[in-house]
Amino acid sequence: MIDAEKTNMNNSFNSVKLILGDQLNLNHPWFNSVNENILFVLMEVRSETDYVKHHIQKVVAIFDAMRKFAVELKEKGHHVHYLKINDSENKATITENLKVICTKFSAKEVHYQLPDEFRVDEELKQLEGEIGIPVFISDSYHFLTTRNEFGEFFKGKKTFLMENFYRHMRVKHQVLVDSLNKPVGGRWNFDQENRKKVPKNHVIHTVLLTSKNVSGIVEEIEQSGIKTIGKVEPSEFYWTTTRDQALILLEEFVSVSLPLFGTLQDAMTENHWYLYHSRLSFALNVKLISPLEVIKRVEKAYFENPDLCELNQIEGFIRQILGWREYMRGIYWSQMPAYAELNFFENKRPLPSWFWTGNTKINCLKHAISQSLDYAYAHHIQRLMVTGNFALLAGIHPDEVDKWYLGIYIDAFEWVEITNTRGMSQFADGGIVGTKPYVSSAAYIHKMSDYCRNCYYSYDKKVGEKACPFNSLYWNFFDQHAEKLRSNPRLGMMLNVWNKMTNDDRTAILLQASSYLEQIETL
Ligand code: FAD
Ligand code: DLZ
Repeated sequence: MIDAEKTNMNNSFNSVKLILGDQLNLNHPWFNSVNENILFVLMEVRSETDYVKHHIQKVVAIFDAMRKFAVELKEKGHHVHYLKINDSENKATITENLKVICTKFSAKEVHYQLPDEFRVDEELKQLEGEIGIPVFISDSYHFLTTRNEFGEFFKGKKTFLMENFYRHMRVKHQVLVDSLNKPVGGRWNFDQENRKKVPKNHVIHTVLLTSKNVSGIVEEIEQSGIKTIGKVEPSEFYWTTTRDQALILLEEFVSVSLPLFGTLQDAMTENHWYLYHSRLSFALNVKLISPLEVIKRVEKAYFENPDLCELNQIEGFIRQILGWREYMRGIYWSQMPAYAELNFFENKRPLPSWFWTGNTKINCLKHAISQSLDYAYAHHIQRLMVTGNFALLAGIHPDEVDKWYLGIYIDAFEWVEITNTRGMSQFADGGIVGTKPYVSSAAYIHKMSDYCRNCYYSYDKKVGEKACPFNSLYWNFFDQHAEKLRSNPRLGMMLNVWNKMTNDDRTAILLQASSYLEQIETL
């Protein structure tokens, strides 16, 4: 425990202010000036470490970031009370700890910032009744939209089209627009140019941040008995856990990776785990860095050197943060809690056990899963078109898929995980987020990666020995869900292709798919 008593002679504070593990925003107005009557509280709690089985690196990163944030606050003169996971007085939940802390320090009021997860929001709404003193809520001053703004923007509309929201955000925040609010470069979207594979003989140049040693935290987590997944190398931990490190990562991204970000955004390779992606998601989601400062820095790179950082690289990146990230948050707060129950395709199958080991002969899945277990990270297309694609084609229950994504990734917090997983990837929301399910056969994976050349299965075979499971499962998906997919204008063409195949071909493909599904554990 980092002792607050040592810094306050009276051992009493008028206000206790709770800072959650994903609210590490040094620029929040709470910290503008030092106030002797305020005690800031951070706590490592089993209720947050155990609501899903997290990747070990995610728990380490959160604890490391929280501890360093507490130290930074103290260095600025604030009073801080920090509960570590194994402290004897730690009561394991936010509410129970706050009860003890408020009594101990004779607090007259509690403050918290709007949490990002529905589960925690519900818990904190009960605080006043539980603790018996007034509770005040503050914004987290991180996002570019309020919780309700999204609902207001789409009020009366039949669909939640991301592109409309994104253009609105570009204008609202004056990002990549001219004085007439028209898009710089004449187009809002450069996606067409961002679908390249890694060229042959291309040498990937990126920079890893200097590693740090997290052995102490790893030992404490082991002692606590928290169950985790994945691997950690305690002497070489690369995730950014302070604002300074996040700013360095941003600069390195801008100078080294941004010039190729858009072009190779959808590419996948066995030889590199993040390619030209920024790995800023953890720092963004725990609020070490703000979305607007990242966007403005990237936009500046374009205006300073448009030949190096071309518009398709910049726009592709900005759309992810200004568009998708805010959009997903809007969907979350407009649709929860019903969203977490949606299962449009009524899928039932459990996740194969090799999702937890990477032990499969399907090379793209082996690579994407193993990499996720090794680094707590996979980039967007690996998540969407490899693991997510397979889960949807195999008819895995969305609860199982959510649990996996929420646990395994360093950046996984429900507001952005469930909307991407249940929504974009599994289409379990029936089309709230996406206009069509993201499914593909092996052809797409072969086109965008080098995975297929070293695979046990043949990407160009639909049936027979060693035919790639993605192929028969893809057509099986259209066959199984034809009723539900027929009315979707974006899928009509594929349904026609399926219907035009001969009966014999269709039967052979469906048999292959059903045999693969029966032996899913050994694929
Ligand atoms: P980059 O590719 O460098 O992109 C820059 C930033 O844009 C990211 O840091 C992120 O903040 C934002 N971004 C990009 N795509 C999205 C998106 N679709 N939704 C929201 N923000 C986006 N992202 C999370 O932050 N947490 C999650 O739990 C999460 N789960 C996902 C689950 C699935 C099934 C899929 C398909 C995507 C998920 N994403 C999630 C979105 C995206 O894959 C990650 O944000 C990205 O891979 C993080 O790596 P990066 O920082 O290198 O991103
Ligand atoms: C993810 C996480 C974990 C693993 N541990 C903690 C913790 O011990 N203490 C804490 O305050 N926050 C933790 N978090 C982040 C919370 O889950 C997150 O703040 C809430 O879900 C709200 O988004």
